[in-house]
Amino acid sequence: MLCPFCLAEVKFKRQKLAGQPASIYLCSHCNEQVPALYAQDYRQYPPVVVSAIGFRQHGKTVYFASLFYTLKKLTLARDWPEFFTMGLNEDSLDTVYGNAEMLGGGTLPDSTPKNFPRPTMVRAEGVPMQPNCTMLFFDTGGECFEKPTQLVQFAGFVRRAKAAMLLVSVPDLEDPRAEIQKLLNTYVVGMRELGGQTNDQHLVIVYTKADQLASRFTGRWQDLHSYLLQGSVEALAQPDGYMERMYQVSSRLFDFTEQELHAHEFINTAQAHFKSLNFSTISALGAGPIGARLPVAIVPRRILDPLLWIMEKSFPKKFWRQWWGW
Ligand SMILES: Nc1nc2c(ncn2[C@@H]2O[C@H](COP(=O)(O)OP(=O)(O)OP(=O)(O)O)[C@@H](O)[C@H]2O)c(=O)[nH]1
Ligand SMILES: [Mg+2]
Ligand SMILES: [Zn+2]
Repeated sequence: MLCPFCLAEVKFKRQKLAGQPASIYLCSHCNEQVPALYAQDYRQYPPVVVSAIGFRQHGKTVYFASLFYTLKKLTLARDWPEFFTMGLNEDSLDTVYGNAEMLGGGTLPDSTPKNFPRPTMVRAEGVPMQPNCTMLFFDTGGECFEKPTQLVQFAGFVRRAKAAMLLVSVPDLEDPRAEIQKLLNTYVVGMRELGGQTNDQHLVIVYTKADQLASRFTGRWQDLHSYLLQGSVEALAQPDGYMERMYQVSSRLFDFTEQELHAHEFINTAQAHFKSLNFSTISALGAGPIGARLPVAIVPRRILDPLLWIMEKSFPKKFWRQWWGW
């Protein structure tokens, strides 16, 4: 079983502590206490590592916060029969509810410190097109992705992801072509140093802050703008055909990356080093903040797409049968 803290494949030890009503589960490698819900229900809710990889201030933490906000505040459970999410330990509950409240109250999270993060563990059941699972969200400071040595030291969790998620804010890059390539290059070097193989991973590129990027989705890219505008979470209330649409959008963003960002080298590198390459674009907030505050309530756009990509790529196809009608 995968320890959610050190990410080693281990057997959990059961230990009965004096004065405790039930035995607890400990990782035999790092000795951290693993939530009972995680250990006992491991097979029904297998872990999925969701790792946010990207430069400082490119929107990693706000993206996760916006996801938690959406999962908690919006009425998804009304449209999706059987749907729920739940935090698996106290830290995870604090993060999910704390971040949802922060965004709801109009404030934004601080820049994330550089350290090996603890996961936010969220059980997800009944999400359309997804098997039940435990999502392990990892988020550290963007500095960790600037140099391979930093990545190895602070972001070793990336090795366990079946699909790597790179978050890139194009409007924040002076030279997107060179900088995206550098991020990918750093990642590939770091992964190999960690003993991992990117060729065993899928790659999902997420263009963040789409509300700003949308000024480039004009002319022949207008369809991408329309996709975003229609992309409130309610669009997922009817999941039929949603994945097919995501594939189409991914292919359009591939073209955009080539023809508008001229990032040919990046695309070639990604194709040579990963099992697959897909794109999505999101706006976690829906509009730019003024300083550290949000002027209006957030209107997230297409923020479930990257998660759906991670699921699609993390599980064998048999899980998908029910949605594709095979
Ligand atoms: N316009 C717009 N701005 C956003 C959006 N998401 C994030 N931002 C802005 O980007 C800033 C940085 O976002 P974070 O999520 O904290 O960035 P990060 O990648 O976690 O940064 P580090 O923790 O420093 O690595 C936020 O404070 C917002 O001002 C978005 O969807 N739209
Ligand atoms: Mg952050
Ligand atoms: Zn461990």
